Amino acid sequence: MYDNVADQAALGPWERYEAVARSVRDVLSQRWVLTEKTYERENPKRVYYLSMEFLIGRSLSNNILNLLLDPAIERAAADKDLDWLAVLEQEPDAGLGNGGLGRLAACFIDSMATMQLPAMGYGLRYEYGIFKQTIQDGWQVEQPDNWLRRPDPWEIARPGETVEVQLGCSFEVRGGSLGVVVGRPSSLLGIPYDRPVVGYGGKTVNTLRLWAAAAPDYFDFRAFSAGEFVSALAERLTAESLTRVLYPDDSTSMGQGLRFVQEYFLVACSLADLVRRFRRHDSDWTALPAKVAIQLNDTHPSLAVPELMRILLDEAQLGWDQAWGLTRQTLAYTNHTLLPEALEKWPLPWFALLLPRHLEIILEINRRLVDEVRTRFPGDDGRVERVALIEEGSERRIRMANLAIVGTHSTNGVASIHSELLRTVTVKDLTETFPERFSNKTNGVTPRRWLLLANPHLAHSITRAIGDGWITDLDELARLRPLADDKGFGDAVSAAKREAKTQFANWLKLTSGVTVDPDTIFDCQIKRIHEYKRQLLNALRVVVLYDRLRQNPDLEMAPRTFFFAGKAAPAYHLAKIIIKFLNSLAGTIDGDPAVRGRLKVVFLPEYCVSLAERLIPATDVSNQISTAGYEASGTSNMKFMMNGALTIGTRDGATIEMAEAAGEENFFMFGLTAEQVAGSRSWYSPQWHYDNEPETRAALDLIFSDHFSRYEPGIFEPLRQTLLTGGDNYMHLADLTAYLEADRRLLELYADPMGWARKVILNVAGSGRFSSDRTIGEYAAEIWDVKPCPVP
Ligand code: GPQ
Repeated sequence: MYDNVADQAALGPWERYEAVARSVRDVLSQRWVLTEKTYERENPKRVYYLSMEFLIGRSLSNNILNLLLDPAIERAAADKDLDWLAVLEQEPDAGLGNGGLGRLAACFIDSMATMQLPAMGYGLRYEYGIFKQTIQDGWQVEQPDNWLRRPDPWEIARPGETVEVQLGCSFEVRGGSLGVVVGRPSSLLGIPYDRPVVGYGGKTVNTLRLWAAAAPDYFDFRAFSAGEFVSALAERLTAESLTRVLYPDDSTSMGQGLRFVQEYFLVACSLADLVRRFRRHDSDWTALPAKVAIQLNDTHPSLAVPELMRILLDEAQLGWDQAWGLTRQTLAYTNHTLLPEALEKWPLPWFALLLPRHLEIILEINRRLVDEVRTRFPGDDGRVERVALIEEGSERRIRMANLAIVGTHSTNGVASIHSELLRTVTVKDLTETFPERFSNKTNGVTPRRWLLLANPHLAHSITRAIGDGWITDLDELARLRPLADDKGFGDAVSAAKREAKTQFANWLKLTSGVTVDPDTIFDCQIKRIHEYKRQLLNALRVVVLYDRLRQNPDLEMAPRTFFFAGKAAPAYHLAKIIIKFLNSLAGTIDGDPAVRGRLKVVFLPEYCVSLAERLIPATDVSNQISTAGYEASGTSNMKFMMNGALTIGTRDGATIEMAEAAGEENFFMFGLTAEQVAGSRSWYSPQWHYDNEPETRAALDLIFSDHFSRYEPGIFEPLRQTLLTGGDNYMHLADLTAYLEADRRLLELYADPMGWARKVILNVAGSGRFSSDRTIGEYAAEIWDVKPCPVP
C-alpha cells in the first residue's frame, strides 16, 4: 500500500496521504485506460462540458467510495494503525471555482461517469484556485491558494497531446492587467493535465482535462536584440501566467483583458483537441453533430461559436451555411443568471486586436441575424437593436449571451422560474425569434458526495430502510414517505442528525477553539456573500431575536446557533462590510451575558467544499432567502434538503420546486413572489417599514447606534444606504416581517420533536428529483442525444 521510498514509521501524514492516493490511482488506472479504449473502439457520440470552473474539492475519499473500496480501506486503516482522518485532511481542496456554477460542473461530471456517458470535462489548470479566506478584526483577508505546492497525485500531464493556440498579437501581463504588443502575432501552447472522474461502481472512469498555458519552444528570440536573452525569457513567463489564477468573482463580470484571453484559451485548446479526436474517426465534417455535443457552462466559453465557425470555414473549407448549421447543431448553452452585471460584454476593440478573424465572423453572424429579424419583424427597430450581437455606445461591445443563444441549438435555464424569466423578460426578443431553442433543466447535485460520503449515518439509516438503490436512483427516496410516522425510522433520522452535529462541534472545537452546543438548533446560511442572497436579511432576523431576549430575559425561546460562511469577491466592498457586520454581531452577542447559552452567531472562515461536507449534514435549518427572481437555482438548498434540514426560504430558484416536491406544508416559505418584487420595486419604501414596524425599527436603531461597533463607530453606515434608501434593489425590509413570522412557525414545530422528524423525513423523501443524475438524464436525452457507452 505504501510505495514511498521511506521507512513506514518515518512517514509523515503527507507521505501517507500520497501513498494511499497513489494506490487508489493504481486501482482506477486500468479502468481509466479501458474506458478511453472502449470509446475509441465504439466511436459513440461524445459530450464535452466546457467550463471555466470545476469546484471539485477533495478526491481521495470520493474516489474510494465510488470505486467501492471503502471496506478494503477500512481494514487497511485498522491494520496499519493509520490515523485515517488525519490522512484525508492532508489533501487540499481543488478549489477551481467560485461557487454554485463551478460546483454544478463537478456534480455533472460525477453523474455523467456514473451514468456511463462518454463524456469529458474541459477546464483550466489554475495554479491558484479560489483564494483562502481568513478573518482579521472581523474583516475578510485574502490569501493565495497555492494548492499545487505539493505534487497532486490525481493529475497526469499529457505533454504528447499539447495543442497550439494562435493570437492576433502578443500580450504581456503587467501588474495584473493585460498589455498587448500590436503587430506581432503570437502563439501559446496548451498542455493537458488529465484527472480521473470515477463513476459510482467504478465501471466508467471519464476524464477531466485541464489546460495549462506555456510558451512554445521556438519562441522567437531573434525578435529581441542581442543581449536581451534574459528579458526575452522573462517575457515567456507571461504566457505561463495566463493560467496562473482563477478570477474570484461570482455572478459579476469584471471585464478584465486577462480573463478574456483565458476564456479564449480554454475554447481554442478544447476545440482543437476534440476536433482532432473527431477527425481520427470521421473524415466527413458533416458528421460532427452526430458525434460531438458541446455544452457551454454560461457564456464564459461562448467564443466557441466563432472558433468552431473559424475551424469549419478556414480549416475544413466549408461554405458559410454548412459551417453555420454544423456549429449550431453541435453547441448548446446554459444560462446561470439574470443579473445584468454578470452578463458578459467584451469590448469590440479587444477582438480586433487579439482575435481579428473571430471578429469578422461575429460581424457576419450579426449581419445575417439583423437581416432575418428585419424581415420577420419589419419596422421594429427597437427589436433589432435588442437582439443584435453588438451593443452600440461610446465603446462598442459584443453581447456574449446573444452570441451564445444565436450560435447554438439550445439555451436552457437552471430552474423552472429562472428559465421562465429568461424567456419572458431577459431575452424576450430572442425567445420570440427562436422559441424552439429554449428549455429548462433544473439543477441537481450528486448524492454520492453529498449524502453517501458526507452523511454516512443518515445514508446508513436510509439504506437499512429501503435498500441502497437510491445511490444511483435517488427517486427511490420516495419509498421513505410511508415511514414519515414510523417511530423507529424517525428516531434513526434524529440520531443521525445528532451524531453529525456532535461531530461538527468536535471538529470546530479542535480546529478553531470555538465551542458550539449540539443541543441548540443549527441554523445555516452558507454561500457567496452577495446583496441578492440577502445575508443582511438573515442578520436582521438575528438582531430582532437578540433584541427580544434583551427586552425580555424570561422569554421562552429554543436555544439556537446561527452559522454563516461564504467568501466575498475581493473588490466587492459592500459584501466585505457584510462579513465584518456578521463578525461584529457574533462578537457582541458572545459578550452579552443576557443571551448567553440561548443565542450564538458563528462566522466560519474559508467556506469550501470540504466545509460544506461537514456542516450540511449537521444542519437543522437551511436559509434560502434571496430576493425572489434573483437566485437562478441554488444547489446547496438541495444538499440541505437531502440531508434532513428544513428550509426557511423565499419563492425563488429551485427552492420553489423543492417545496412542491416535499409539499408546501413541509416548508417554511415566506415573502414576496418574483412577480410582486417586479411590480412593487418602483414604489418600495424602506422608510415605511422603519416607521410602521417596531421590531424592524428597533433592529436598525440598534445597528446604527453602533451597538455592534462600539469601538469603530460609523463603520456600518454603508449598510444604511443599502437598507434604508429606495436604492435597495433587493428589498430587504419588505420581507423581514414575513421572515420572522415563518421563523416563529419553525420554532413552534421544533418544540414538537415527532412533528419535526416527520417533516424531515418527508423532505428527504421528496428530494429524489434533485439528483444531478436526473438533470444529466434530461440533458442527455433532450439536448445532447447521447447514450451510455458501457465499458466491458
Ligand atoms: N452562479 Cl452567473 C454562480 O455560481 N456563478 C456565476 O457566475 C453565475 C451563476 C450560480 C447561480 O447563482 C445559482 O443560482 C445556480 O444554482 C448555480 O449558478 C448553478 O446553476
